[in-house]
Amino acid sequence: MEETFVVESPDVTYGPDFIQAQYMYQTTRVSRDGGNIKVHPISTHFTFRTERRVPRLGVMLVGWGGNNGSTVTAAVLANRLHLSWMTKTGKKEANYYGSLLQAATVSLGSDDHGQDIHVPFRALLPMVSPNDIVFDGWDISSLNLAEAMKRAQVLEWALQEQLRPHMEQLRPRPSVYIPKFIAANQESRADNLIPGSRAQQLEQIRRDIREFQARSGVDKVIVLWTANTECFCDVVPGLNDTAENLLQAIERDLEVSPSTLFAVASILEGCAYLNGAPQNTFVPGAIELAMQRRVFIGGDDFKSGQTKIKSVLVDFLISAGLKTVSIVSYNHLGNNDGQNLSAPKQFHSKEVSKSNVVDDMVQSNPLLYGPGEEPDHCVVIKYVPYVGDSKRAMDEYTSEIMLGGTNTIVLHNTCEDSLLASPIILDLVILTELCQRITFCTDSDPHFQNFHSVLSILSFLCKAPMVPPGTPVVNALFRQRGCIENILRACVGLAPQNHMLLEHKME
Ligand code: NAI
Ligand code: DG6
Repeated sequence: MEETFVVESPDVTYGPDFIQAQYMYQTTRVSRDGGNIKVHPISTHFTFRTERRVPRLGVMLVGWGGNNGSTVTAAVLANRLHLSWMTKTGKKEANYYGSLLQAATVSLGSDDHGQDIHVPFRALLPMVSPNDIVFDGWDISSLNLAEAMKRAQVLEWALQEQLRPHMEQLRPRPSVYIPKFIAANQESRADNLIPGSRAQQLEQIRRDIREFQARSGVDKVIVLWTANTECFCDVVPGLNDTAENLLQAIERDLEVSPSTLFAVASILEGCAYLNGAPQNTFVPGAIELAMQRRVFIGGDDFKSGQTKIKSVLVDFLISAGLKTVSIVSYNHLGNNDGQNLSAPKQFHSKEVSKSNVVDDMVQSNPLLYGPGEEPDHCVVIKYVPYVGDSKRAMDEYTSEIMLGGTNTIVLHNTCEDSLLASPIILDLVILTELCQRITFCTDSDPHFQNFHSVLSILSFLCKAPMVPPGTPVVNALFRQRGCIENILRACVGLAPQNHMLLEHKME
């Protein structure tokens, strides 16, 4: 039985419907006056309100029959059914390792003996349990989920055998296929398609969402793209630069990428839409539409392995005062994602998303980097069928150290890509759903509001985090984690985690 906690404070009330917390947000505003920097501490009083009722959540995956789609569905079933299976190294049991919310903890503070008391991240606020998520989705490939799981070659056979009866009843809905957006090598998979014009396809996706919700009885639906990486689309004035133009473009059957079509359909249905791939699904018109309809959007591109390490390691190097001058990230993999990325345009989308992840760290240290100066950064991806989903990633980081020395760090990483991405999919949808139940107000603006439609709290989970226009992008992993932790702590009236431990530094 998992321990629960209550915050005993006059600032926190636990009502039947809401947890309400009074919270003083402390920050600073900085101004420059000639050669002087002036720093003004600012305190803003917030009231956070979190709806306590946890809804039944339905998640619709675009690319449901892919490696991630079949693996995340299998993972939830394996956990729900408490499955275990034998491997050559012994018995394994279903778990959610790799999920921030399910498998990581936060410290609530220390007890009378000075011991930190940790609780699971998921215990901070009422959240959907992954075991209760109902999956549905679309794929251009018609294989049922049991066959898709077999094709993916991710899970041990002994586990697949137990899952098969549960997975073979699950069939992806037909989807939108526009050949130019994904690699030509994907064509043979495309046997499960929605016919018609863009407008008719949009309507079909909207009908699918409504039909799924009605049939499954879920309270809300979140849609997540885990389909193939598309090439970037052109942002064209008059076509997709405003919400109105984008809707018109669909109506007139002009060029709109499948992923943008799914985003528009979800937004029009009032469903949050998350992008797990790197392409620019969120053209300005899609962002405007989400803002107009007050629907959450988030992305881009799951931050699973190599990039996660990069956003820790480079943050460490630069924040320790070492000047990172060269980053070379090579990887090879043999799954269908790797095959799709072997085409230059699709590789380019991934290259951009994997390359921009150290910008904030470089810009934070003008002692090391002059204006416009940045490390060399090279990203290579190769398709090697034999290794399947077991991606190999090799990284070389070179930094200048004192008095002309250099420090070169080389990493080699091997792991199943989809087993890293699946828990991230769960965190993305569960965190998004939670954010839909959080509102807040300030003294100067007493109307309760939601977070901005562009849900930047998801940055920890994304390689190229989307943020509201004009706001800073944070890539450093532990700053991103701190953002989630401290916002959830604020919702129960707890101060941000500051690691000062002053109580242990006194005589
Ligand atoms: P996958 O190739 O196994 O699965 C993609 C699925 O999407 C396939 O079943 C394909 O038939 C389907 N598909 C393609 N176009 C579609 C469309 N228009 N509508 C519906 N379905 C469509 O790839 P995997 O490994 O599952 O990865 C999925 C996505 O996640 C890729 O874009 C990948 O780059 C991205 N990603 C994966 C990470 C990982 O660690 N596995 C990490 C970061 C991003
Ligand atoms: C090859 O890089 C395939 C990609 O889809 C990656 O596996 C995926 O984007 C994960 O990348 P990273 O950098 O987070 O490990």
